[in-house]
Amino acid sequence: MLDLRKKIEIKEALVAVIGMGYVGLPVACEFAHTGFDVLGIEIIQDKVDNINAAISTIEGDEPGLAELLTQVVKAGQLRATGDYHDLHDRDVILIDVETPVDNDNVPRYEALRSVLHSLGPVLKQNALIIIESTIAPGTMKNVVLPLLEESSGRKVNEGFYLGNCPERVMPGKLLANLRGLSRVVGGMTPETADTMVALYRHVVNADLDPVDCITAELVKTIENSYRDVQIAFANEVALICETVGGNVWKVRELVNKSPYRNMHLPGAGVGGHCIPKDPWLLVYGVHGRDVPIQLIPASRAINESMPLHMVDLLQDTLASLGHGLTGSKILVLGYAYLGDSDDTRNSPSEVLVRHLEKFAATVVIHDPYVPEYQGVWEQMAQGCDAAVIMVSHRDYMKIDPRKLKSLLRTPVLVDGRKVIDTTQAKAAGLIYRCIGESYETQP
Ligand code: SAJ
Repeated sequence: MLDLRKKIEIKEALVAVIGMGYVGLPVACEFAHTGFDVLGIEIIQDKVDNINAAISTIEGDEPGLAELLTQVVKAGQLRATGDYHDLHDRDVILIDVETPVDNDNVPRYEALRSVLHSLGPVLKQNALIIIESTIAPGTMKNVVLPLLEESSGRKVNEGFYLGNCPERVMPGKLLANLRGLSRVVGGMTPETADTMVALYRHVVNADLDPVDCITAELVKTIENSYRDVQIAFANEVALICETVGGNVWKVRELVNKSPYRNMHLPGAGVGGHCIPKDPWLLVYGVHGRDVPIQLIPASRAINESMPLHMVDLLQDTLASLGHGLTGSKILVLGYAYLGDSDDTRNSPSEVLVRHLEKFAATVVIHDPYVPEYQGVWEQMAQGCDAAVIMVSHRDYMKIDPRKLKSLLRTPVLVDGRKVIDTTQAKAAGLIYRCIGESYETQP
């Protein structure tokens, strides 16, 4: 371990990153940029070719990434391949492959298992392997370690070293997050964790906290479960306010004036690649154990129900005008999962559209960031029986309620993110419903 530590400190350690996705590619670029020789491993040949041609394989706007990729590829610091044999001389191997959960909320580790199975036989003696993917607590001990020992024929801490350092990057801020967010650095031994800190110190300008592997697995899944529970609380409060005549947006503002309160934003649902998945990874970590897990699954259920609540608001509002969803034409504003993003993974809008179509409604989708849904929303609104705001894109904050009202066949607007001012919407003649606002109390 001492030799490896020294090579890492003087950047002579040869690095590999397996999985050139939205996490692996920026990680590879960043380590290459600091002076390491980095090999990117990717099974999709098109991606390998693009990376070697300095063409970014990441969609969406990632400030600085395309330029950095060009710089490190042209400098010969980063190259990509699909051939695992090229890993034979690598001292440090970071693994950034997907760890999704299936419809039964069980983690699918096929990609991770496949990588570990292929890596074992070619692994350099005393190499350091670091899992950066988000994994359920206990995965390092029960899945990664045994699989690597079997595929390499060596024992951990004798023939190789092992740790996990969960990624903390968000779409749209990949490089900034990589450099600026603290990391929990889990090692199978304290020495391994310290060596990992020496590695990440070259890239991360924030806290690097050495811990054991179970702690690293817990922190990552808990930080996102915490957010999911917080959002679910806000959503449940929104439902209460709708029913008892409150306005959740006002209530939230005043609650958060109380010390140590930070009530999150209620809304039309919780999408993305992290928040909907990581709570299930955390729960899976205690599967088979007699632990009464209630709050985390219940929070997931609340958040998953919000797009359906939007359907209910729409149906109720149309019904108050003598209309039904069936045969109506609905304009859905926003398909990405997050404001000002083009990322549609686990989008709440997808759930909403699916249910509207079940009612045989005609759905027109607009999203300024998602290529297949770009267009002129004013044209799309013409003749629609209602509009539904699902995402707080900044473009939607400029919508003139009077303009919208003039275009709709039936002047109904259901707002899932509090984008439009209630008073202005009403003054424009819109029949306006908003998550967390009761019908009666709207001025
Ligand atoms: N959402 C709400 N109410 C809120 C906050 C979010 O309904 O108060 C919804 C959003 O509309 C979206 C979903 O939840 O559909 C997720 O939003 P997010 O802001 O959590 O964004 P993500 O999914 O990109 O989460 C990532 C996470 N980062 C990592 O996993 C490394 C999360 O831990 C971060 O807190 C979050 O980014 C962030 O801070 O932006």
